Amino acid sequence: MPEKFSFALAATDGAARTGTISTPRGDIRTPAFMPVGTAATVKAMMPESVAATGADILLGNTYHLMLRPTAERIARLGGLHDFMNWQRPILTDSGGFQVMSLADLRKLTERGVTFRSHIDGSKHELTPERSMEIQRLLGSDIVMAFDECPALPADRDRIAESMALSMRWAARSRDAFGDRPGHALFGIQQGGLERDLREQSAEALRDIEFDGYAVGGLAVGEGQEAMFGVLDFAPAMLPQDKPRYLMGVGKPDDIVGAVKRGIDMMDCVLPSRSGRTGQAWTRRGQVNIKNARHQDDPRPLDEACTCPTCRGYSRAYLHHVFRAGEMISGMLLTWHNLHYYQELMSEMRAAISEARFAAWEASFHDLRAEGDI
Ligand code: PRF
Ligand code: ZN
Repeated sequence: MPEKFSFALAATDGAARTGTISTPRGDIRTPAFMPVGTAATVKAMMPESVAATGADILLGNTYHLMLRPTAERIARLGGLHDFMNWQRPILTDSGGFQVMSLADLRKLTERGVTFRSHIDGSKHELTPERSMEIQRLLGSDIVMAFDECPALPADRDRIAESMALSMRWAARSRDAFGDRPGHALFGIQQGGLERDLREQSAEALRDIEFDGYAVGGLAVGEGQEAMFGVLDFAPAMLPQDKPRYLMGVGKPDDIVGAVKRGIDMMDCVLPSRSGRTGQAWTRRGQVNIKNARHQDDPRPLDEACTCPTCRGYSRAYLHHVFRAGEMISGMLLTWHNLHYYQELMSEMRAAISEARFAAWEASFHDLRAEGDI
């Protein structure tokens, strides 16, 4: 295993890229999809099952883990990898975004943000320095800078001010992170949908110098067309020799569109969360397993899928266990969804390395039907 964190591009096809991020905990094949393990678990999945779906890296959350069971406790127990029994790389988000969407009584200042826990109402503070400390205590391999992400729509002044604050926090994050061989720090571009603000943000981040760069502030209600509009210019503003991570995206067609525009990494709760609410994602579209029309259907979710769910279980069974509220329902659908997402990434990596991404993308769209299949 390498001592250091590095990124090597293997091939490009248009703006799309494929390559490998090397870390002391293993390689990450890009474009990569990171399943979300917010509370030190990918819900309904054993870590070895998550690995079996093809995931090289998981995402964890500063916000949730600082509140419960606390970063200090995880550090005493040997760090997040040992605590949750996942030895491959972990990327942790820095907490600000989750404070804004989940916490109560938030107060934002130049120094950071104070808030009350959504779990027990206890009072906490997150600053760039504290976020770096928490992510170090967790033992995160890829640490995210502490930023603020305004909800869209927001007026231009609000977005500009927030972006400038995030860039000052990015510099403080860099200073507080220090020099930690084998661990990476990623900066986060903000600036809403405005091209000039995105450029100012990218310039500030490039000056600070990070090991990778995230596009933040998207998938916050602007819609796919607007998001793709920003992705038509934002990735090119970031260094071409460093990984580019689109935060919190998305549906399969969002992911394909992002990869096409030069994104290397993504994360989303969608495959795991929708698995627990009876929603499956397949090559041919979405399956709502709650629907009564599945109750006598002996076919798997997807005839062509090689996951354990599709190999062993009918739609009729999946419908039954969902309706009966059995725990295996969430387990089977989550496994299938994560497997499908990883298949998608693997197909895109192959298509990019063989310079046939456009043809692959056309067949991806051709196969898909609207609505429940
Ligand atoms: N910043 C951080 N985490 C995030 C986002 C962001 O802008 C988003 C936006 N989609 C998701 N998660 N730190
Ligand atoms: Zn399957």
